[in-house]
Amino acid sequence: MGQRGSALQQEARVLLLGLDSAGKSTLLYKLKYNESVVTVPTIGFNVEMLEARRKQGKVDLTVWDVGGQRNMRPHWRSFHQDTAGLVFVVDSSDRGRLDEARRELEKTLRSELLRGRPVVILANKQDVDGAVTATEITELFNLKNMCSSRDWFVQPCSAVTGTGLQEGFQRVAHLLKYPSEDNIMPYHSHSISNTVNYLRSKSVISTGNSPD
Ligand SMILES: Nc1nc2c(ncn2[C@@H]2O[C@H](COP(=O)(O)OP(=O)(O)OP(=O)(O)O)[C@@H](O)[C@H]2O)c(=O)[nH]1
Ligand SMILES: [Mg+2]
Repeated sequence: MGQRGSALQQEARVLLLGLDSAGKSTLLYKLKYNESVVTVPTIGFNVEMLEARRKQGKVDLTVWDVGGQRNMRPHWRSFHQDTAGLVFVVDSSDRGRLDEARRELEKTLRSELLRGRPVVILANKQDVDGAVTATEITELFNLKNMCSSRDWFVQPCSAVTGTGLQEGFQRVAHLLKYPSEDNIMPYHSHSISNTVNYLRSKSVISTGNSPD
């Protein structure tokens, strides 16, 4: 491992996925700025750095929040490469779309590029009366079976109140297979611009959505 890899501060890419309106962007900005922002559906992606603690030191998570609308989902796979951990957000208040969420998660986990990567399922919108619990999601999604070849955890949370968000990202940071080189991806300084250029070439994003 190079100098960066052996330094106390590690870096890893985390992919934030889930159906449209699950609350991905809301929770990312709540975590990053502790602010409740009014979001619009994400066309393309947002990317933010978050710091998380680990036993061995700190880790900088580059979190990619990709739009979850139906026409965005075929592009999710463009973000799989170099992903060290997946966070999949579920709208626990929308029982009618749980099966759709389960199917998308299952499809995502079939990706060879995500093989063995840990997944944290955020059971979001727990502030809403009647929201399904983490235990219900575990059973309805049959997660023991779906995630049998990886580490996984279901974290109840609310992007509105902030409850459970830190815990969810701490959990994914903890599950990254640090310090094994096979499982924690070294951060390449060009990887954000590479992804942006790739998506531009596919006309997924406009130049205005570039983080650089
Ligand atoms: N009550 C409640 N509402 C939430 C919560 N999280 C998000 N919302 C609301 O859900 C709606 C969608 O939130 P977004 O963060 O834009 O959803 P998204 O997953 O980024 O959606 P896409 O960008 O389309 O993929 C917004 O009106 C949010 O205010 C939550 O924990 N509780
Ligand atoms: Mg969004």
